[in-house]
Amino acid sequence: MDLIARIRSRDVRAIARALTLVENGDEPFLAALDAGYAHIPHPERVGITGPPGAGKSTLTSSIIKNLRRQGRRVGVVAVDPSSPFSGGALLGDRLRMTEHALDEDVFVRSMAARGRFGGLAIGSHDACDVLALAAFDPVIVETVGVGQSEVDIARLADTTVVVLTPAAGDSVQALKAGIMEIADVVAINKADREGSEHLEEDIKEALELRAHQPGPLWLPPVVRTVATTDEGVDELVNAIAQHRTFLLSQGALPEVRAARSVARLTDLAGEALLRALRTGTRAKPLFERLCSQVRQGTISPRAAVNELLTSLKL
Ligand SMILES: Nc1nc2c(ncn2[C@@H]2O[C@H](COP(=O)(O)OP(=O)(O)OP(=O)(O)O)[C@@H](O)[C@H]2O)c(=O)[nH]1
Ligand SMILES: [Mg+2]
Repeated sequence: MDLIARIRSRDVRAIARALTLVENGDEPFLAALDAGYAHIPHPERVGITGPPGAGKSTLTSSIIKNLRRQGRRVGVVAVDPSSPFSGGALLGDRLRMTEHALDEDVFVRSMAARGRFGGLAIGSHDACDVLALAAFDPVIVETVGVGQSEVDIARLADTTVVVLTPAAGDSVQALKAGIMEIADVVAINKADREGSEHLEEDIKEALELRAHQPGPLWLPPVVRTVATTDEGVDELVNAIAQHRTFLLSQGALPEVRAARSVARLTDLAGEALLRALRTGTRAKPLFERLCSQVRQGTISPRAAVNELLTSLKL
Protein backbone atom coordinates (compact mmCIF):
# COMPACT_ATOMS: atom_id res chain seq x y z
CA MET A 1 0.00 0.00 0.00
CA ASP A 2 1.39 3.44 -0.81
CA LEU A 3 2.04 6.01 1.87
CA ILE A 4 -1.01 8.15 1.06
CA ALA A 5 -3.30 5.12 1.32
CA ARG A 6 -1.70 4.14 4.62
CA ILE A 7 -2.25 7.66 5.97
CA ARG A 8 -5.89 7.41 4.93
CA SER A 9 -6.15 4.13 6.80
CA ARG A 10 -4.93 6.03 9.88
CA ASP A 11 -1.66 4.12 10.17
CA VAL A 12 0.23 6.01 12.88
CA ARG A 13 3.69 5.16 11.54
CA ALA A 14 2.71 6.29 8.07
CA ILE A 15 1.46 9.61 9.46
CA ALA A 16 4.70 10.15 11.37
CA ARG A 17 6.74 9.27 8.29
CA ALA A 18 4.69 11.63 6.12
CA LEU A 19 5.20 14.51 8.54
CA THR A 20 8.95 13.95 8.44
CA LEU A 21 8.80 14.06 4.65
CA VAL A 22 6.81 17.30 4.85
CA GLU A 23 9.33 18.75 7.29
CA ASN A 24 12.15 17.88 4.89
CA GLY A 25 10.27 19.26 1.90
CA ASP A 26 10.47 15.87 0.18
CA GLU A 27 9.37 16.54 -3.39
CA PRO A 28 8.09 13.09 -4.41
CA PHE A 29 5.89 12.94 -1.32
CA LEU A 30 4.60 16.48 -1.79
CA ALA A 31 3.78 15.61 -5.40
CA ALA A 32 1.83 12.56 -4.24
CA LEU A 33 -0.02 14.73 -1.71
CA ASP A 34 -0.80 17.29 -4.42
CA ALA A 35 -2.06 14.61 -6.81
CA GLY A 36 -4.90 13.84 -4.42
CA TYR A 37 -5.42 17.47 -3.40
CA ALA A 38 -9.08 17.64 -4.41
CA HIS A 39 -9.89 14.73 -2.10
CA ILE A 40 -8.18 16.02 1.03
CA PRO A 41 -10.88 16.59 3.68
CA HIS A 42 -11.39 19.99 5.34
CA PRO A 43 -11.42 19.45 9.09
CA GLU A 44 -11.96 22.27 11.53
CA ARG A 45 -8.67 24.10 11.98
CA VAL A 46 -7.85 25.82 15.24
CA GLY A 47 -4.77 27.98 15.74
CA ILE A 48 -3.30 28.48 19.20
CA THR A 49 -0.82 31.31 19.46
CA GLY A 50 0.68 33.59 22.09
CA PRO A 51 3.94 34.61 23.74
CA PRO A 52 6.58 32.01 24.67
CA GLY A 53 5.67 30.07 27.79
CA ALA A 54 2.07 31.33 27.95
CA GLY A 55 0.89 27.75 28.41
CA LYS A 56 -0.16 27.00 24.82
CA SER A 57 0.94 23.36 24.91
CA THR A 58 -0.56 22.72 28.35
CA LEU A 59 -3.79 24.35 27.23
CA THR A 60 -3.79 22.32 24.02
CA SER A 61 -3.44 19.18 26.07
CA SER A 62 -6.49 20.18 28.17
CA ILE A 63 -8.44 21.01 25.02
CA ILE A 64 -7.58 17.57 23.64
CA LYS A 65 -8.93 15.97 26.82
CA ASN A 66 -12.19 17.86 26.41
CA LEU A 67 -12.53 17.01 22.72
CA ARG A 68 -11.77 13.34 23.34
CA ARG A 69 -14.75 13.21 25.70
CA GLN A 70 -16.80 14.38 22.73
CA GLY A 71 -15.35 11.49 20.74
CA ARG A 72 -13.35 13.64 18.36
CA ARG A 73 -10.01 12.62 16.85
CA VAL A 74 -7.54 15.42 17.42
CA GLY A 75 -4.42 16.15 15.40
CA VAL A 76 -1.89 18.71 16.64
CA VAL A 77 1.08 20.33 14.94
CA ALA A 78 3.27 22.49 17.15
CA VAL A 79 5.43 24.67 14.95
CA ASP A 80 8.50 26.44 16.25
CA PRO A 81 9.09 29.41 13.98
CA SER A 82 12.22 30.56 15.78
CA SER A 83 14.29 27.47 15.29
CA PRO A 84 15.12 25.69 12.05
CA PHE A 85 16.28 22.69 14.11
CA SER A 86 14.47 20.40 16.49
CA GLY A 87 15.50 21.57 19.95
CA GLY A 88 14.56 21.50 23.59
CA ALA A 89 11.41 23.57 23.21
CA LEU A 90 10.02 21.12 20.70
CA LEU A 91 10.70 18.22 22.96
CA GLY A 92 8.89 20.16 25.67
CA ASP A 93 5.74 20.18 23.58
CA ARG A 94 5.88 16.45 23.20
CA LEU A 95 6.40 15.97 26.91
CA ARG A 96 3.52 18.23 27.83
CA MET A 97 1.12 16.23 25.73
CA THR A 98 2.37 12.76 26.71
CA GLU A 99 -0.83 11.93 28.55
CA HIS A 100 -2.33 11.36 25.11
CA ALA A 101 0.62 9.34 23.81
CA LEU A 102 -1.17 5.99 23.89
CA ASP A 103 -4.40 7.29 22.39
CA GLU A 104 -4.65 6.34 18.70
CA ASP A 105 -7.20 9.10 18.19
CA VAL A 106 -4.73 11.81 19.18
CA PHE A 107 -1.67 12.66 17.14
CA VAL A 108 0.77 15.30 18.33
CA ARG A 109 3.75 16.38 16.34
CA SER A 110 6.29 19.15 16.82
CA MET A 111 8.06 20.47 13.79
CA ALA A 112 10.53 23.16 12.88
CA ALA A 113 9.40 25.87 10.49
CA ARG A 114 10.93 25.52 7.07
CA GLY A 115 12.11 28.23 4.74
CA ARG A 116 12.27 31.94 5.19
CA PHE A 117 9.75 33.03 2.64
CA GLY A 118 6.26 32.42 3.95
CA GLY A 119 8.11 30.96 6.92
CA LEU A 120 5.85 29.01 9.15
CA ALA A 121 3.01 28.69 6.71
CA ILE A 122 4.46 26.49 4.02
CA GLY A 123 5.28 23.27 5.90
CA SER A 124 2.41 23.65 8.36
CA HIS A 125 -0.23 23.68 5.62
CA ASP A 126 1.10 20.37 4.32
CA ALA A 127 1.26 18.96 7.85
CA CYS A 128 -2.39 19.95 8.37
CA ASP A 129 -3.28 18.23 5.12
CA VAL A 130 -1.57 15.02 6.23
CA LEU A 131 -3.54 15.07 9.48
CA ALA A 132 -6.72 15.82 7.53
CA LEU A 133 -6.08 12.78 5.31
CA ALA A 134 -5.79 10.70 8.46
CA ALA A 135 -9.28 11.90 9.45
CA PHE A 136 -8.27 14.05 12.40
CA ASP A 137 -10.88 16.70 13.11
CA PRO A 138 -10.09 19.22 14.44
CA VAL A 139 -6.51 19.89 13.49
CA ILE A 140 -4.86 22.23 15.99
CA VAL A 141 -1.78 24.30 15.12
CA GLU A 142 0.27 25.70 18.00
CA THR A 143 2.85 28.38 17.36
CA VAL A 144 4.75 30.94 19.37
CA GLY A 145 3.46 34.40 18.58
CA VAL A 146 6.56 36.26 17.61
CA GLY A 147 6.88 38.63 14.69
CA GLN A 148 5.22 37.43 11.54
CA SER A 149 4.18 34.03 12.82
CA GLU A 150 0.90 35.08 14.40
CA VAL A 151 -0.27 36.52 11.11
CA ASP A 152 0.72 33.25 9.46
CA ILE A 153 -1.25 31.26 11.98
CA ALA A 154 -4.32 33.40 11.45
CA ARG A 155 -4.12 32.36 7.81
CA LEU A 156 -3.69 28.70 8.73
CA ALA A 157 -6.71 28.44 10.97
CA ASP A 158 -10.47 28.95 10.82
CA THR A 159 -10.43 30.01 14.44
CA THR A 160 -7.43 31.61 16.12
CA VAL A 161 -7.06 31.46 19.88
CA VAL A 162 -4.64 33.99 21.36
CA VAL A 163 -3.24 32.88 24.72
CA LEU A 164 -2.03 35.57 27.10
CA THR A 165 -0.99 35.49 30.74
CA PRO A 166 -1.01 38.02 33.56
CA ALA A 167 2.80 38.04 33.41
CA ALA A 168 4.16 41.56 33.42
CA GLY A 169 4.20 43.16 30.04
CA ASP A 170 2.16 40.52 28.23
CA SER A 171 -0.87 42.68 27.65
CA VAL A 172 1.16 45.66 26.53
CA GLN A 173 3.12 43.43 24.21
CA ALA A 174 -0.02 41.88 22.74
CA LEU A 175 -1.79 45.17 22.22
CA LYS A 176 1.28 46.69 20.63
CA ALA A 177 2.03 43.80 18.33
CA GLY A 178 -1.49 43.88 16.96
CA ILE A 179 -1.94 40.34 18.18
CA MET A 180 -5.49 41.22 19.21
CA GLU A 181 -6.42 41.83 15.61
CA ILE A 182 -6.04 38.18 14.76
CA ALA A 183 -7.82 36.82 17.85
CA ASP A 184 -11.17 35.09 17.39
CA VAL A 185 -11.01 33.91 20.98
CA VAL A 186 -8.75 35.12 23.78
CA ALA A 187 -7.61 32.82 26.58
CA ILE A 188 -6.17 34.44 29.67
CA ASN A 189 -4.17 31.50 30.93
CA LYS A 190 -2.45 31.19 34.32
CA ALA A 191 -5.56 32.82 35.74
CA ASP A 192 -4.42 31.39 39.07
CA ARG A 193 -1.83 34.15 39.08
CA GLU A 194 -2.30 37.67 40.21
CA GLY A 195 -3.38 40.27 37.68
CA SER A 196 -5.70 38.20 35.50
CA GLU A 197 -8.76 40.40 36.18
CA HIS A 198 -6.80 43.47 35.26
CA LEU A 199 -5.56 41.85 32.07
CA GLU A 200 -9.10 40.79 31.20
CA GLU A 201 -10.29 44.41 31.47
CA ASP A 202 -7.43 45.64 29.27
CA ILE A 203 -8.14 43.04 26.64
CA LYS A 204 -11.88 43.63 26.59
CA GLU A 205 -11.24 47.31 26.15
CA ALA A 206 -8.91 46.64 23.23
CA LEU A 207 -11.43 44.27 21.66
CA GLU A 208 -14.24 46.83 21.97
CA LEU A 209 -12.28 49.00 19.56
CA ARG A 210 -12.52 46.23 17.03
CA ALA A 211 -16.30 46.27 17.32
CA HIS A 212 -16.31 49.54 15.41
CA GLN A 213 -14.71 47.98 12.38
CA PRO A 214 -16.88 47.25 9.35
CA GLY A 215 -17.99 43.73 8.52
CA PRO A 216 -20.05 41.13 10.38
CA LEU A 217 -19.73 41.51 14.11
CA TRP A 218 -17.82 38.94 16.08
CA LEU A 219 -16.72 40.11 19.47
CA PRO A 220 -14.01 37.66 20.57
CA PRO A 221 -14.93 35.99 23.86
CA VAL A 222 -12.33 36.33 26.62
CA VAL A 223 -11.98 33.19 28.73
CA ARG A 224 -9.89 32.79 31.85
CA THR A 225 -8.13 29.44 32.11
CA VAL A 226 -5.78 27.48 34.31
CA ALA A 227 -4.39 24.95 31.88
CA THR A 228 -2.65 22.93 34.56
CA THR A 229 -5.98 22.11 36.27
CA ASP A 230 -8.29 22.30 33.21
CA GLU A 231 -10.16 25.19 34.80
CA GLY A 232 -12.05 27.25 32.22
CA VAL A 233 -11.20 24.84 29.43
CA ASP A 234 -14.82 23.76 28.87
CA GLU A 235 -15.70 27.44 28.39
CA LEU A 236 -12.75 27.85 26.03
CA VAL A 237 -13.79 24.87 23.92
CA ASN A 238 -17.33 26.33 23.88
CA ALA A 239 -16.03 29.70 22.71
CA ILE A 240 -14.14 28.00 19.86
CA ALA A 241 -17.32 26.14 18.88
CA GLN A 242 -19.30 29.39 18.98
CA HIS A 243 -16.87 31.01 16.59
CA ARG A 244 -17.29 28.09 14.23
CA THR A 245 -21.07 28.42 14.43
CA PHE A 246 -20.67 32.12 13.66
CA LEU A 247 -18.55 31.37 10.57
CA LEU A 248 -21.07 28.78 9.40
CA SER A 249 -24.03 31.09 9.97
CA GLN A 250 -22.31 33.79 7.94
CA GLY A 251 -21.50 31.30 5.18
CA ALA A 252 -17.93 32.48 5.69
CA LEU A 253 -16.03 29.19 5.77
CA PRO A 254 -15.69 28.74 1.98
CA GLU A 255 -14.25 32.25 1.75
CA VAL A 256 -11.87 31.64 4.68
CA ARG A 257 -10.62 28.50 2.92
CA ALA A 258 -10.39 30.16 -0.48
CA ALA A 259 -8.37 33.04 0.96
CA ARG A 260 -6.15 30.49 2.69
CA SER A 261 -5.50 28.66 -0.57
CA VAL A 262 -4.60 31.86 -2.38
CA ALA A 263 -2.28 32.92 0.46
CA ARG A 264 -0.64 29.52 0.20
CA LEU A 265 -0.21 29.94 -3.54
CA THR A 266 1.37 33.34 -2.97
CA ASP A 267 3.82 31.96 -0.39
CA LEU A 268 4.78 29.04 -2.59
CA ALA A 269 5.18 31.26 -5.64
CA GLY A 270 7.45 33.58 -3.66
CA GLU A 271 9.53 30.68 -2.45
CA ALA A 272 9.74 29.11 -5.91
CA LEU A 273 10.75 32.39 -7.54
CA LEU A 274 13.46 32.98 -4.99
CA ARG A 275 14.74 29.45 -5.48
CA ALA A 276 14.76 29.97 -9.24
CA LEU A 277 16.77 33.16 -8.82
CA ARG A 278 19.33 31.41 -6.68
CA THR A 279 19.67 28.20 -8.65
CA GLY A 280 18.16 28.62 -12.14
CA THR A 281 20.66 28.38 -15.02
CA ARG A 282 19.37 31.56 -16.65
CA ALA A 283 18.42 33.57 -13.58
CA LYS A 284 21.29 32.80 -11.21
CA PRO A 285 24.11 34.68 -13.06
CA LEU A 286 21.89 37.72 -13.50
CA PHE A 287 20.73 37.61 -9.88
CA GLU A 288 24.31 37.28 -8.61
CA ARG A 289 25.48 40.21 -10.72
CA LEU A 290 22.63 42.38 -9.41
CA CYS A 291 23.35 41.30 -5.82
CA SER A 292 26.97 42.37 -6.13
CA GLN A 293 25.96 45.69 -7.71
CA VAL A 294 23.52 46.27 -4.86
CA ARG A 295 26.28 45.45 -2.35
CA GLN A 296 28.55 48.00 -3.99
CA GLY A 297 25.78 50.54 -3.97
CA THR A 298 26.01 51.18 -7.69
CA ILE A 299 22.35 50.29 -8.20
CA SER A 300 19.35 50.50 -5.89
CA PRO A 301 17.57 47.32 -4.74
CA ARG A 302 14.40 48.53 -6.47
CA ALA A 303 16.17 49.18 -9.74
CA ALA A 304 17.73 45.72 -9.47
CA VAL A 305 14.31 44.13 -9.10
CA ASN A 306 13.03 46.08 -12.12
CA GLU A 307 15.97 44.83 -14.15
CA LEU A 308 15.24 41.27 -13.03
CA LEU A 309 11.61 41.53 -14.07
CA THR A 310 12.51 42.99 -17.45
CA SER A 311 15.28 40.52 -18.19
CA LEU A 312 13.22 37.51 -17.13
CA LYS A 313 10.21 38.86 -19.06
CA LEU A 314 7.97 38.80 -15.99
N1 LIG B 1 0.50 28.50 37.22
C1 LIG B 1 0.21 28.07 35.99
N2 LIG B 1 1.19 27.54 35.24
C2 LIG B 1 0.87 27.12 34.00
C3 LIG B 1 -0.44 27.23 33.49
N3 LIG B 1 -0.44 26.75 32.22
C4 LIG B 1 0.82 26.37 31.94
N4 LIG B 1 1.62 26.58 33.02
C5 LIG B 1 3.06 26.30 33.10
O1 LIG B 1 3.74 27.20 32.27
C6 LIG B 1 4.88 26.59 31.69
C7 LIG B 1 4.87 26.73 30.19
O2 LIG B 1 3.81 25.98 29.66
P1 LIG B 1 3.76 25.51 28.14
O3 LIG B 1 2.46 24.82 27.94
O4 LIG B 1 4.98 24.79 27.75
O5 LIG B 1 3.76 26.91 27.41
P2 LIG B 1 3.88 27.19 25.83
O6 LIG B 1 3.14 28.45 25.59
O7 LIG B 1 3.47 25.99 25.06
O8 LIG B 1 5.45 27.42 25.69
P3 LIG B 1 6.28 27.53 24.31
O9 LIG B 1 5.72 26.52 23.36
O10 LIG B 1 7.68 27.22 24.73
O11 LIG B 1 6.12 28.94 23.84
C8 LIG B 1 4.86 25.14 32.15
O12 LIG B 1 5.71 25.00 33.24
C9 LIG B 1 3.41 24.93 32.58
O13 LIG B 1 3.26 23.95 33.55
C10 LIG B 1 -1.46 27.78 34.32
O14 LIG B 1 -2.62 27.95 33.95
N5 LIG B 1 -1.06 28.20 35.57
MG1 LIG C 1 4.48 24.98 23.50
